[in-house]
Amino acid sequence: MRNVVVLTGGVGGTRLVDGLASSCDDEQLTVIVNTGDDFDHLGLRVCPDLDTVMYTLAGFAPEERGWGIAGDTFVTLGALARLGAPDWFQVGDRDLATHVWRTHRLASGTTLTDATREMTRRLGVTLPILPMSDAPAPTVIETTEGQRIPFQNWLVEQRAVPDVRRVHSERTGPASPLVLDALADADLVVIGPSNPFVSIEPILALPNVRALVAEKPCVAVSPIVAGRAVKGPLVAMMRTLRGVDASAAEVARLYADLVDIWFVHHGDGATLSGSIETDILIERRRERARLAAEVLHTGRRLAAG
Ligand code: FO1
Repeated sequence: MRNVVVLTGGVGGTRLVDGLASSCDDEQLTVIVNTGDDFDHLGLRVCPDLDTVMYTLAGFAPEERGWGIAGDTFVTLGALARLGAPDWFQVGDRDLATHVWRTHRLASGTTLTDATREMTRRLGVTLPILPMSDAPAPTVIETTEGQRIPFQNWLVEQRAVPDVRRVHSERTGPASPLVLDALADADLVVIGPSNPFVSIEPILALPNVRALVAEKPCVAVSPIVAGRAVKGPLVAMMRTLRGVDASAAEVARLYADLVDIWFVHHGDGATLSGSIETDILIERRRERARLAAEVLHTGRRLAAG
């Protein structure tokens, strides 16, 4: 097996990416990242999932919280708030530099793919971190009350309280050429333990992506453990969007055409035939490499046919 491609959103999936990055031996790992969460904030282009992957692989991310930069300060945020600026989105002082520089590079005509490569290299990360698309494809949450709320406002400002009737992607642009190349060359696709509706589906919904993944050996790690989400608002979304209680088996139905083998937590495999039960709780850094090694071991056998 030469090429491993992982699809991820923010914190949950990135923990697996972190493990894979340290466990891939001879394989080339490529990370494809959801950009549906990206938004313009105070005039700056913010790409939370890309930054979560970048900071984690650079060793900057706080282990438990997962996003932002460990030990960051919030002096600028406080000063902005004094001026009357919104402070619901906690941008740290060092994190701010990323958004300023990215916005500048994009305004100079650089693609998001190239801007991400430039920044990751400067931070010492050599493996390819690919935004799913160079064209903005913002996720909008439609609530059961009929409101349409941009994703970060719904998740962070409104604390994911309004019930979700529909997840909508505005302007689903083409996947980036590097994303399509990576998938075409993949010997194994790994779907990380990210929210299927707002992290993985935006990637799969891009033209040709789902069809390319369907051709490949594919393993996935469940974002649900014992009926609870590893991170974020997935349990409520399973109820309002699918009308079911969250379980690994119900999430697996969403990718029935794609995934060959599921990794689920101990006790979650009974209703999901062919799944592998293991410890999929990988908040701590030392736990990530262990799960990643198990995923790769299974993936190598799958890829070998
Ligand atoms: N998540 C929060 O819950 N509150 C925040 O204030 C917040 C700020 C933030 C700043 C930069 C960044 O890269 C991520 C940030 N996140 C914050 C996380 C992020 O918005 C979400 O976890 C992801 O979009 C979901 O994948």
